[in-house]
This record gives sequence, C-alpha cells and structure tokens, in this order.
Amino acid sequence: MSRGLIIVDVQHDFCEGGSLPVTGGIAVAEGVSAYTVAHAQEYATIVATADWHVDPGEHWATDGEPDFVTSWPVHCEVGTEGADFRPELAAALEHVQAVFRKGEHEAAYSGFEGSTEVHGRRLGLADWLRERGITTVDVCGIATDHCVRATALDARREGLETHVLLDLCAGVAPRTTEAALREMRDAGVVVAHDTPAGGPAHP
Ligand code: VGL
Repeated sequence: MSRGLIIVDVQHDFCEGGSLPVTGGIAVAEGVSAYTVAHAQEYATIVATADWHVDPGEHWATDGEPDFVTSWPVHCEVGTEGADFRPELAAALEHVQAVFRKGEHEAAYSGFEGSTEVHGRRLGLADWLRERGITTVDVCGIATDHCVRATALDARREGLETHVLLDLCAGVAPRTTEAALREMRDAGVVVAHDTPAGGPAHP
C-alpha cells in the first residue's frame, strides 16, 4: 500500500480575514502543518491543491448576491494575496511535491480537476498519483462541504482507498457539512478523526 496526502485549498481567502472565510481555517492551516511535519515519512507523496481563478464565470457572484452554495464572493483571484497559501501552511509546504491548481475559467471544486506542470507537461492529480503507485489517499483542508468533499469523492471514483482527516478540515456550514459527510461515507470514504497514517481509522 502506497499512501498519499492531499492538502486541499488552505488559502487566504478561505480563512479568517479572507473574502470567503471558513471558521477554523487558520487552525486547519496550523494543524495540517503540524500533522505533515510529524507524518511526512509515512507518505509516498504529499500534494496540495489551490483554487485558482481568473474568470470563473457564475462561480463568482460579481453582479448579485452569492448563494454560498453555487455562487460565491470573489475569491482566490490569481495574482492576489487571497489566492496564496496561508503562512501557517509553510511547514507543510516544505513537504509538498506538487501543487494542483484548478478553476481558472470555471468553478472547480475537486483537486482532480486541477493540474500541475512537470517538465513542461501538464499533469492531472489522478495521473500524478497513478505514476507513483498510490493506492490510498488521506484528504484534509478546506472546505469539508465543498472542495474536500469533491476531492474525496473523485478519489473514490479513481478507485483509491480514501480517508478524510476530519480534525484537519473546516466546513462552510453545519448543514452542508453533515450532508457531505453522509455522502462521502455512502461512497466508501472513511471519515476519520486525525488518523495517523497507517494507524487505526476511527470512522
Ligand atoms: C471552495 C467554495 C467556493 C472550497 C471553493 O475550496 O471548498 N468553496 N470555492
């Protein structure tokens, strides 16, 4: 079994002080860094994803009120601080081998919609994991009910054993977070509290 860690969208705009703040975002950044430093040796690969918008169309409610389900305040605009990773994530980023950016011109919730550049070649997350023989992924980050959810569901669709490290996630709203947890569990995702890699899962 070869394990990968996927750190989802721990960016300024999704944390306190950002344009689409998720309560607990900064704590997630700190927790993910501590976890990654402590467990890096247990992962064959560690990657991060980033929401990376230029003009994502109706995903940004530029002329109307966002509904916070499918339309959102302007966030993670390329070239702004809001799109940067939180500074508290720095220790984790030391171990991150690739960043998969998504959503330049459309909504993109799943990290599997993202790509990275390797030697001048665009590579998606599924190919990156496949090329490294990854069979199991742990997913953490922001937001539990949106990008973590979509990334974990896609990981299952790719046939990967998938764990969500719930203590290292933050959700936008309790109702959608509960629904996302149910949906993920139904899809076979193991929702675990701060599970050390290789250790017992506590669903
Ligand atoms: C996200 C809302 C809008 C996320 C991205 O990263 O979970 N949420 N865009």
